[in-house]
Amino acid sequence: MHPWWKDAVFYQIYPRSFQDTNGDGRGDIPGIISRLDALVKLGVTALWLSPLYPSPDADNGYDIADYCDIDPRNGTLADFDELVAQAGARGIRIIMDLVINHTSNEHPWFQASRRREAPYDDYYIWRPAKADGKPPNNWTGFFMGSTWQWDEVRGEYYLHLFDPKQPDLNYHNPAVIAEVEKVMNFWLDRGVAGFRCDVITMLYKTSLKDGSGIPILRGIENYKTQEGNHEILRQWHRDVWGPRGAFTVGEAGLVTLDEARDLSLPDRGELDLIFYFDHLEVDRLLSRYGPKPFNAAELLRRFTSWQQGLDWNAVYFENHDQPRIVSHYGDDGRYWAMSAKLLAVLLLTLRGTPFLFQGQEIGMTNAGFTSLDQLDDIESHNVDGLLKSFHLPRRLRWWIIRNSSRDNARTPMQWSAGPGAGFTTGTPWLRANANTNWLNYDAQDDDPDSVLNFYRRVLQWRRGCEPVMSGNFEPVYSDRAVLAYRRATDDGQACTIWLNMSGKVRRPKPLGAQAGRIVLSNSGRPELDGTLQPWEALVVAGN
Ligand code: TEU
Ligand code: CA
Repeated sequence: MHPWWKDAVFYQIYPRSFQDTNGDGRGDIPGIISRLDALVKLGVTALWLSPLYPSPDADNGYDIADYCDIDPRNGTLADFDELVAQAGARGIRIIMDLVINHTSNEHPWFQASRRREAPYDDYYIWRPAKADGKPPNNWTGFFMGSTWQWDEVRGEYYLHLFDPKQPDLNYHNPAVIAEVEKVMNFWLDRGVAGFRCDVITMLYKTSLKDGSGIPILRGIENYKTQEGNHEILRQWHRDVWGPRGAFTVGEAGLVTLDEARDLSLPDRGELDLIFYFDHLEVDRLLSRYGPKPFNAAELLRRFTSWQQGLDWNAVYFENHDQPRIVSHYGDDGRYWAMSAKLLAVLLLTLRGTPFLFQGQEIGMTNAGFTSLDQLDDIESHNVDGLLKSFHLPRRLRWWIIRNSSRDNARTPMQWSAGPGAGFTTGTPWLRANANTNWLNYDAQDDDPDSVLNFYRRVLQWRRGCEPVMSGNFEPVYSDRAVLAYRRATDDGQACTIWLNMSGKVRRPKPLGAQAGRIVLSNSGRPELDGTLQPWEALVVAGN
């Protein structure tokens, strides 16, 4: 069976930063509808919408106060139905962001739970204080600090892996599991094709015993990819996703390859695909933080492990949590266009279903923030607080944060050079990147050499390239700057991809012996000569 999502090209929209149509400085659903034709022109066949639900915005919509409605700042349910219809008329499917590890503390369930009102009293993870008044255990969360918040109304602590305004739901409670099924069916009834499942591998806390080690994600061994979590995913697949043919891609932070196989191999009956993070942390000491030198050989090693370890999976470089890939792995200065195009070749010739993030198609760069007070992201501010508690000087703290902050991905989509970047006629909720004056959609739309038209060309080319659409993945060569891999079908069709991820001319020895015809490049080179120009990407057909 060849499911639709194996041939899909996904595009993630972060609605608040995509297109505003009423001048309030926040993107909205009518704005998404107004840009559907641009997405068709790019070659998009499916959309992942970051949360549109009512939210007090403690974590920009990932703190949900009502799972079955649309936040009025984004529009209405009628607008959403119109979006589904308009997208469907263009052959575009929609998946929603399912954020059910936690709710907002303003969700009615939580407000009832803190008052011990049945049946909600057991919807969350409540525990009394220790004898000395301290939290029930020593866990620390994703936004730093204790994962416990004291609640005066209930007179107990509640667990939150993220912000205190994001209380974790209690997945030992079957009523909670059933509530989530109702939410999924509500959106499937409205025509969505599936879900991107937020923090989906941390739902089930096997125990609340103290964690060990450094106070960063201390205690994670009690809730990361537990057997109880697999059982819940299998139940949802049995009850909803299977019977309704709903697609799922799970955000699987910190998973190992073996855990990913247990989550997503077809015979497991859990998720269809997962987002792992290893490939984005080659030049990082810890998660997205602590820069260290990049090494193309390490990137190829990690890709090889995941490409060969999972039969088919999602491939991505950007999302609303990640810095812009052209600033991260590319060169957003002298070789901005070449490196953005190289990264497009890398992403779109890997084995798997590609996910693009809004703005990646025009090579949007990190935002060039100059100080912490320009950042909105709760995580960035909390990381600064943690580093301050380790007595790191402000300049060093800012050096660690500035290029890793999630806000680098969240600045307004750069549609045109005008004020508001063509995103809004009002004041944007987060200031637009200063380079909008030259780096924007309108400036690239009709330019045959633009990053945008390169993405359009590669997305069209790959559809006709069987080795890319269905072939295997084999590493060919790598060093600190250059990597090469081969995609081949069982009947012998093959192409080899050569990438120079550096600003210097490279002469990798095996390239000298590479036979075949260049079928795609970011340089227009007519034939092979044993060299790779700075940031040159070559796709060579034949062995
Ligand atoms: O992110 C989850 C998250 O922050 C971790 O998975 C972390 O990113 C990963 O372990 C690697 O660093 C999701 C959303 O994408 C994010 O925007 C939300 O803030 C968060 O969940 C809470 O809903
Ligand atoms: Ca708006």
